[in-house]
Amino acid sequence: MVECLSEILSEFDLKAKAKPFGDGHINDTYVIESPPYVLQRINTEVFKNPDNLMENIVSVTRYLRDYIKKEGGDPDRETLTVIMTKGDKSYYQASNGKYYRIYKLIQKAKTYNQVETLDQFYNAAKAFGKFQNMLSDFPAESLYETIPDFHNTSKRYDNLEKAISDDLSGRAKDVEKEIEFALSMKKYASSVTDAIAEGTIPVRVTHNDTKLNNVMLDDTTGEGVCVIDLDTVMPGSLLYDYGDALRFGASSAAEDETDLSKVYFDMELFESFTKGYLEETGNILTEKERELLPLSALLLTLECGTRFLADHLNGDTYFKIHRPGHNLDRARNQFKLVSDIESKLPEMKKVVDKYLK
Ligand code: ADP
Ligand code: GN1
Ligand code: MG
Repeated sequence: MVECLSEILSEFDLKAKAKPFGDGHINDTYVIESPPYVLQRINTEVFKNPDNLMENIVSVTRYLRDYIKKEGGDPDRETLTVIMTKGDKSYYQASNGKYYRIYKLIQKAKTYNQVETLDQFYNAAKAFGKFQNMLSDFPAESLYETIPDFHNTSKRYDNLEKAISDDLSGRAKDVEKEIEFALSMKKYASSVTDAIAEGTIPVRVTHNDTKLNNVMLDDTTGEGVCVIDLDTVMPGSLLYDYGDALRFGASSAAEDETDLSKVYFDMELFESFTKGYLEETGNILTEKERELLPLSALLLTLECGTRFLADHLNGDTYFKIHRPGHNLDRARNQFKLVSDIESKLPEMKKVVDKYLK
């Protein structure tokens, strides 16, 4: 049940019921049946400035709307549509102090938590690549950084090291092996940020959270319809989008699978995604971006693993958990994937070279 539901809906001039929806780790999402809308409580522990966040989303979705219209597409389906309040605001702070927004529901399309076919992942890659292209002329400097240093892996390591020394939940002694593994991989942490600082990797407008369940695929054709979850659209590296999508989608198992013998980096899935993503973006890549494509999958998986481990040590305050130890399970799973990716880097390079023009 959504707190203050009738108050919130009345602010948007609506009357309806709302039921929980989706599998995100961050916001609370509900579906409203009539009209078909999605109601979300914005997680303000994670997004400290909802006003700036919504300004980003409104400007990006307006830009995408115009772009899609010009291309003859259907903007109501191919990008998110923010529903305004009666007072023409993009969100509402209810009397419980929490922040809510409403989007049109994208219909006849779904998100997936795990890839079911190679084609599906190819289609997801095309959608993320197209998203990158559509925003290539969007003025990056006009966007707020909704989470500063979001993909600065070295800073994520600083947070992990702080979590280890604070040991707020008293769990550090039980996860020595995981801590040791994370620290042994620190050598990779600054690979992309160093290249950005040197100027060999350009900063582009990127999505930064390209999980498979952040792209809606058409129920009939299976093709990508709409990239959603735009909270982290910010200036970043294209390698973050490519690497993070592989982290989640090219795994043979779910992100929280506890039987680690089932968790490996699937080279067929890797190839499908690489083909789709490079078909869309291959012509814009710099030399250094090309070189770092395989490593970016390792980097983003490592970064996510360190974040899960830090959250476990901090007492599970960031990611939603659904069972005790859930963040630790996720961290172990990501670290298993990191090891597997590391052993496959030479093979991955060959695949990337095959699809680079
Ligand atoms: P989180 O930040 O928690 O991941 P998301 O914005 O990704 O939140 O939403 C969670 C889930 O809700 C998505 O994976 C998707 O299944 C569903 N969802 C979100 N927005 C829409 C929409 N406009 N239309 C249809 N489904 C949506
Ligand atoms: C979160 O919001 P969601 O579930 O799409 C997180 C990502 C992580 C991901 C791990 C804003 O994504 O960075 O990679 O969980 N989003 C935020 O599953 O922190
Ligand atoms: Mg999401």
